[in-house]
Amino acid sequence: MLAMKHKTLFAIALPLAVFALSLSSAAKTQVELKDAQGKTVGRAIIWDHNPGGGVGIELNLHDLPPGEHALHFHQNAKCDPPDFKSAGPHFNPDGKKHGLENPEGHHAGDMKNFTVDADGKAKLRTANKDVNLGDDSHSLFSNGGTAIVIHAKADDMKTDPAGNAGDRIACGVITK
Ligand SMILES: [Cu+2]
Ligand SMILES: [Zn+2]
Repeated sequence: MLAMKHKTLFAIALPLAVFALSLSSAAKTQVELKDAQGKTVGRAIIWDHNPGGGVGIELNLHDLPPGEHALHFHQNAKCDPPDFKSAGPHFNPDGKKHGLENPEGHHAGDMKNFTVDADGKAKLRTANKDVNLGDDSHSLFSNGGTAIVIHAKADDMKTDPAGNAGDRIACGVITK
């Protein structure tokens, strides 16, 4: 009798656990960022903001040059060192111009600058209301995925196509 009870419980609990697991993996993704030398410089955790759309991003970075840096989503799920050109231009499903302060903007992949401290570290939470982790054209998983890219300099928030942000110094592939 006891054995049968356990069996029944297991039969209910297992599908529930699998369902919960698939839910959490669909709503959240973890990305490893590497520098031009292929060395890991930290990670980003990206999750769907529901309801209301957009994503939240938690960055935990190290071994980067101190100062202000641009942060974007680029359109290809490719990060070939050392220049990361393979990541392509900014993720831009609406065909707009670059820059959060550009009247003809902005790319969905455009985001605020962030600061690396004197020890080369940055730990922050930021957000992007123009992308998601779903199935539509604004999904970071669309067309096989995208990339998160850090630049050598700050983004001026208005110069098309990339905000005069300089070299791409770290990159992480975003795929399902
Ligand atoms: Cu960029
Ligand atoms: Zn842009």
